[in-house]
Amino acid sequence: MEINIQKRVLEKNETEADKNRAFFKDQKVFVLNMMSSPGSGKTETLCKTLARLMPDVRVGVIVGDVCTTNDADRLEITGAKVTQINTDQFGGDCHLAAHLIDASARELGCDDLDLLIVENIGNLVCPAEFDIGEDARAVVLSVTEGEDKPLKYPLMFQVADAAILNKIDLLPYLDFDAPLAVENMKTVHPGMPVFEISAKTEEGFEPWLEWLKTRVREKLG
Ligand SMILES: Nc1nc2c(ncn2[C@@H]2O[C@H](COP(=O)(O)OP(=O)(O)OP(=O)(O)O)[C@@H](O)[C@H]2O)c(=O)[nH]1
Ligand SMILES: [Mg+2]
Repeated sequence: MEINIQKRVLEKNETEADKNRAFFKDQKVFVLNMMSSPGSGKTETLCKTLARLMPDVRVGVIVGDVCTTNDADRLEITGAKVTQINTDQFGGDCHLAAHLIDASARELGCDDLDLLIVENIGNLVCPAEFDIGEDARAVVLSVTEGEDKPLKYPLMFQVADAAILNKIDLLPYLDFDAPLAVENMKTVHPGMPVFEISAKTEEGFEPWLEWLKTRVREKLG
């Protein structure tokens, strides 16, 4: 019974995601879904990414959290158009479903954007199961989380088109084995690009930005 309900929820979401895909295609906007466990540095990475991409690339952000507008407040400082979804109004969902993205994208307005970034709710499990009609997915893992996370939560890394290993500025103070973490990511998703960065110092940002800009160019021409 539980399995059937879960299947129906995911099937309904897939239909909504297909509608979003058509809308984003019509609006000529590239959509990136950014996912990670809480606190890996999605917002910090995005703040620095936006500051480097804009105004050449016109960027908007939909950010999801259970409560607060803290992340929207941080992201707005970059000058990007930002809208915050709080899921506590809908039972505190741990992921952003496709119909929520539809409503927020229309509210934000996409016709003046090249790139729409969705910062998903901090969770290494559920967001991986919910297609939102995006063009690409990026997962962030930080060096304080443990090298084994890709092996424990493989779906998130399997559905991602790229991974970011963040907070490398902290490596001198930790026992974290960065090459092993990268190897684990590539074990669950062979060939996936992994960008080792510090959102704090912006070390390693160029290859990540180049990957993103190339993906946007490929869609928008
Ligand atoms: N030292 C260091 N700290 C970082 C780095 N990136 C993020 N942080 C810090 O880590 C904490 C969490 O960062 P956020 O960007 O809020 O993480 P998040 O993934 O957006 O978190 P949620 O939205 O709550 O899931 C903050 O205190 C950041 O300042 C980094 O590269 N190095
Ligand atoms: Mg955040």
